[in-house]
Amino acid sequence: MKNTFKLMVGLLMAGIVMTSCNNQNSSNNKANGALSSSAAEKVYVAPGEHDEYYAFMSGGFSGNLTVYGLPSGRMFKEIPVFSQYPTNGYGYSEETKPMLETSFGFVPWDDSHHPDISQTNGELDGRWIFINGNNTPRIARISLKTFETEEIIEVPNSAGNHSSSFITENTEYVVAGTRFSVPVPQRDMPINEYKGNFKGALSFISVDPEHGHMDLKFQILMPGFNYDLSHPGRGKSHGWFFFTTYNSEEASTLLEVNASQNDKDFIAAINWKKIEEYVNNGGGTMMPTNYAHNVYDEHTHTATSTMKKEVRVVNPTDVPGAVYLLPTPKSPHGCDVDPSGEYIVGNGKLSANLTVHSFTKMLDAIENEKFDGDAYGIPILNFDDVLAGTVEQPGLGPLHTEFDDQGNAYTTFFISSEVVKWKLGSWEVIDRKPTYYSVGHLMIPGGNSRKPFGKYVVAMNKITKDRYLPTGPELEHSAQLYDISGEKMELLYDFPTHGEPHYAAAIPASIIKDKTQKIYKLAENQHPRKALSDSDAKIVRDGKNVHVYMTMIRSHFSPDNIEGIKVGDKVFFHITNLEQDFDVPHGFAMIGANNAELLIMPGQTRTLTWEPKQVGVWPFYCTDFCSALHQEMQGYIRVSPA
Ligand code: CUK
Ligand code: CUA
Repeated sequence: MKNTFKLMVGLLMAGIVMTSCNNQNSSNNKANGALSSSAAEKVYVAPGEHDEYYAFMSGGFSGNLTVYGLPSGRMFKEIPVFSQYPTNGYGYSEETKPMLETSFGFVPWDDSHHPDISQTNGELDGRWIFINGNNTPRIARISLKTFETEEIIEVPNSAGNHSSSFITENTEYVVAGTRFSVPVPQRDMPINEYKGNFKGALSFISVDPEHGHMDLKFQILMPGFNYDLSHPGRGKSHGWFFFTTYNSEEASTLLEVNASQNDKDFIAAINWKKIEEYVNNGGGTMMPTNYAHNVYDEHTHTATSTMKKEVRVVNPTDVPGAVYLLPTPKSPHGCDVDPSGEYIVGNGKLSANLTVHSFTKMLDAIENEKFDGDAYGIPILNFDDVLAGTVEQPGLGPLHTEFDDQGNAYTTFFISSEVVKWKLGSWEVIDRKPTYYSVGHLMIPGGNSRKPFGKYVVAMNKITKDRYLPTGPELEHSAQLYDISGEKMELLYDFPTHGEPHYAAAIPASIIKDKTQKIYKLAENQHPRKALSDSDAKIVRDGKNVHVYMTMIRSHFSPDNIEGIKVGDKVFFHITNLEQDFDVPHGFAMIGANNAELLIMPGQTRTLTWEPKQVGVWPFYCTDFCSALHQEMQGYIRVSPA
């Protein structure tokens, strides 16, 4: 076992990837060639037919969220979240720029990792989807009615927001953790004084059940480990949240020797209900800090950014019985709770076995106060006291586990590049299938809830290589769809994903498709600079600022000839799309405007700012082919000397 461990460390460090050639993959392997016609039938969605599931894939370094259909693998949409998006002007228009404000200023990019769909009673309710920004710690809430980002909250005292954005079973909280512990509060200090001085903030952000508004309710200031994935308890363990940690040595430099010195790191078990009660009774202290809270108003179609000035922090040792550490071998990454809430799977990246903890045994050990020491005052439970079982030697480099509706678990193995199906309770391996190549996360529709839908698993692979026609040095990442309705998994299909999908979430289309918004009603438009008819169209000068109140409808702009503008002015085009038909946006582009275009939905108002630099007569036009007279949808602006 020691040798296996060394081998894995070596492979991880060398970045070597073993593909399907290892002898554990004994099952039939025709995935490199043609698949059976039944596989083709299973993914074929005839023209005009609809897919059965929406799948939301994180966009990784694109900072966004992409929407796919399953089983077809067709991409429907990219929803801009943390990144400016020229396609529709998100992050460029005056209405959406505030969404990307942070305490560091305007940050029009991030690295998005883990989407999670809102739940009621542990079941997907299809109201919102949350996703984290990993780099400049943020959490976003996206409406599944409009498929627009409605809210972004920054997470202070954190760096590398990797534990989020997982939610509790009634969407009471969306949770964040810090991959990098940092000085809290941030200050100038020697890096090698990390140990004992750096803190790991775990953040609990409450979600208003009616409108979804987020509020950073409290942060728990944990020891300076690295906090990785997290998952909520559910069912019997509702009220708890579990976080994997690594670097329990609290080393400031993570060369493998350093970080994996300890045989076991921890899963931190947090009784958030207990801490919530403590906080509701005035517990914790308010710490000064800055973080942005950006909210998009659906009536004005406008975002506002507010800078918050303090956060409530809780020292875990002040709340006895709220925080415990469960020893878990070898740098656990994924932390996955099964649908019943009994089993907590720790996927030790460098461990030969998969460790599964028992929630019931954990409570027993706590009740009997059977502790194995403490870390900074936080009780450590005894490994054997909380162990439910071990999956022996299932593969190399386990990362993440997801669950079906039949009591099975599916774990990804990065190094041996496979998905392994095993049984909860008996811990027996049932099946394994290779992935192409080196899988990270996997996703089963509803697999992160009390009621998984089963049917499919999607593997999200880190390496694409020969799966598609070469496109220069970089290929899009590859997802693979498996049918899991039988005893054995069947690989059905490959499809490319955009950016690097870390996690994904899928939901039956039937839950949301009839609730999606088709148009914005003009009568409900409360934008302060809307123009609801051609007679509202006007040009208003206010010093150097010129406000153009403009309308657009097939197939003209009003006004379409604008004069009286001077070099040095700042022109604000406030444009209202008067259409009231589904899927008739108009675009707006102004020559020389360096802030992209606008794509304006029916009934919506958007503002583009333009600072004319050159004298002349300059055209603008609609960028979205909207009718036979699309090319007639144009206008001119006359710019005179200052
Ligand atoms: S992950 Cu973020 S490093 Cu395993 Cu969720 Cu890919
Ligand atoms: Cu409006 Cu093209």
